Amino acid sequence: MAKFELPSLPYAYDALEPHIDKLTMEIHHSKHHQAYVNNLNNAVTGTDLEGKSLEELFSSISNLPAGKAGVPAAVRNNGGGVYNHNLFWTNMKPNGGGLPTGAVADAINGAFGSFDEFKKLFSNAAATRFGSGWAWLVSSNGKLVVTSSANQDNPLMDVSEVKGSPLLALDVWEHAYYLHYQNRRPDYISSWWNVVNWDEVNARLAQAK
Ligand code: MN3
Repeated sequence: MAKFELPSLPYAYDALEPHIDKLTMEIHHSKHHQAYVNNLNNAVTGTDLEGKSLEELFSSISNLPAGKAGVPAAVRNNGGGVYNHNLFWTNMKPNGGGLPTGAVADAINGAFGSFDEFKKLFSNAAATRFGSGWAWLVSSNGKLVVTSSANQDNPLMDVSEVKGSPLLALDVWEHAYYLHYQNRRPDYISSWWNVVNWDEVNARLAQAK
């Protein structure tokens, strides 16, 4: 019984060019994200976890009932994959980027001193995350924090080093950039700033716990 679904992208596959190319977006959304959705549905179906929200699953991810063999690991990897990509797509928009506005601008200046300093910290977190993972801007106990995670872990998981409400996420798995940037992850990161959707980051900050 399928519960989790692949959301439609809020823009066309080629809308983020030249920063993120059409083929990368198409494969990333229609193959990678779809696979996380399918694998998560398969993992929870017929277990006690069926019907739980992603947030409920993440809050006890270190202690899920074993149920079928391999289920806890499959839920952590694929549940994270579903949530993180849902966030990632809405964190971007065509003609985005520039300086943040509103409450996010104030919060970034307050936490990091300046937008440039925040950008440096976040870019560094993304560039130095070894292997596959994500860089994050998180609202943690009312404070903005930059962090990164391995694989598909995220700050809503009880295993996370920094826990809180995710505001902005950057996918640094090779599947997110390799077709266009090959090994040049730093080039992908610096280009990605041109598609950041600060309106969405503001909306998430307004709802952050
Ligand atoms: Mn990805």
